[in-house]
Amino acid sequence: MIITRIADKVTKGADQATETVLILSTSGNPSSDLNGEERQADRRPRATMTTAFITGITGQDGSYLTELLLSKGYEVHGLIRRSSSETHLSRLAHLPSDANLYLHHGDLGDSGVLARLVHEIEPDEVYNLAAQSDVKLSFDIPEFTADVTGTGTLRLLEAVRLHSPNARFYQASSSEMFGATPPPQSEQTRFHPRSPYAAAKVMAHNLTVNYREGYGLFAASGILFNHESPRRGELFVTRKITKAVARIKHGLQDDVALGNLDAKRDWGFAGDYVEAMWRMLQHDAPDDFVIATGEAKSVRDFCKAAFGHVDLDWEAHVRIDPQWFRPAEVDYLLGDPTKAKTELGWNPTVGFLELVAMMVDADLVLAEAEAAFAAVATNP
Ligand code: NAP
Ligand code: F7E
Repeated sequence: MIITRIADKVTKGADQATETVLILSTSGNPSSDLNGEERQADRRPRATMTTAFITGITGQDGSYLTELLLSKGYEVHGLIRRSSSETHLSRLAHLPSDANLYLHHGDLGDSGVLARLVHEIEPDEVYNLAAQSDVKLSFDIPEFTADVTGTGTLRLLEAVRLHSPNARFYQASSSEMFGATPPPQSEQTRFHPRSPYAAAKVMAHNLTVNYREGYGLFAASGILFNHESPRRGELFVTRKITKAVARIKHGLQDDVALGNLDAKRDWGFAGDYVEAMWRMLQHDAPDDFVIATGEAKSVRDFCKAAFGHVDLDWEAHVRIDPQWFRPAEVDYLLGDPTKAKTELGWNPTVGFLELVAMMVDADLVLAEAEAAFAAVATNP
């Protein structure tokens, strides 16, 4: 399977503005792809199709949300960053070549592009999922994190306010905003951010509320607790563990270095959480919702479950390395999702052990392929 990107100049609208439309194809035959103008002509009338604009479409949540919206008949537009490699599109590579999906180059740091895209796409729904989302890294690159995760949200809100004020806006807020405040955490819990990332998310969250109250935008904020999947970035602790478990099982590594094993998180499945995002934008009124399972486990518990899934003793393979500790830790996050359950009818469908098994099993498939490749490489 290959990814083909076809860049075409497409003339749109009365102002004759041009934009580069990138079409993602998973076809093995690039010549079978339609060019940009054909894709434009192919569109169904706007009245019959809801249009969404997603920032962060290449991330874990962006890929699941894209699948969900395409399955509901949406036309989906995504913001992607320029990259020197194609691998950053890998979470979208399985989508069919005729998917109603349009990718546009841009960046949350570039307000002009955001304004132009919101103006041209005229989205019914905007999902702001883009962020520098690595909490530990945010201590190393705090200004960049604040600019993208915090000010980037302001840039997008301004673009929506000025160019598409009737669009419904979703902000990806985070349980990290609660930080040091003891559990359980709900919509009423005060924020006490413990990292530059969390502080930037508080800013973005407050701006979302402010644009709702000040300008009457339909701006909703999902305060999502940790959610994971086989598509989770490999430096987040769950995926780091499940990838290590699979590689240890296949003899590709011996151990894994972790930091604080006592931290507790309320871990759910990303596929369930994007459903909650969509429900928030279908609700009668814009609001803030905590999305969580209501069950917390420690990093140690996750290790036990993941290694136990393949009959390995976690204590024989996990070592502690101080480099993975953070300047300020978030000890205990446990969400109270009562409001989302009551008002949105949302419920998580994947429990903790099922999630761990799903992730380990997916990484076992990758490790098996890696081991087979290594065997061929050493014995050509
Ligand atoms: P992720 O996998 O790290 O994806 C982040 C996305 O943001 C990627 O598509 C990335 O693009 C994009 N991005 C980063 N910097 C950008 C920039 N300057 N301009 C445009 N795009 C940029 O994150 P996720 O787990 O899917 O989470 C989605 C959102 O929910 C994030 O805002 C995150 O902070 C928030 N959140 C996540 C969780 C969770 O547990 N997963 C919980 C609460 C809130 P590249 O692919 O090019 O890097
Ligand atoms: O850490 C501890 C670490 O990096 C979880 C992001 O999606 O969820 C995520 O942020 C816990 C922390 O996620 C390692 O100290 C121990 O206590 O998987 P994480 P996070 O920091 O909770 C929130 C909701 C977001 O919004 C964020 O965008 O695990 N931990 N040892 C470790 N963490 C990592 N990454 N690596 C370790 O080796």
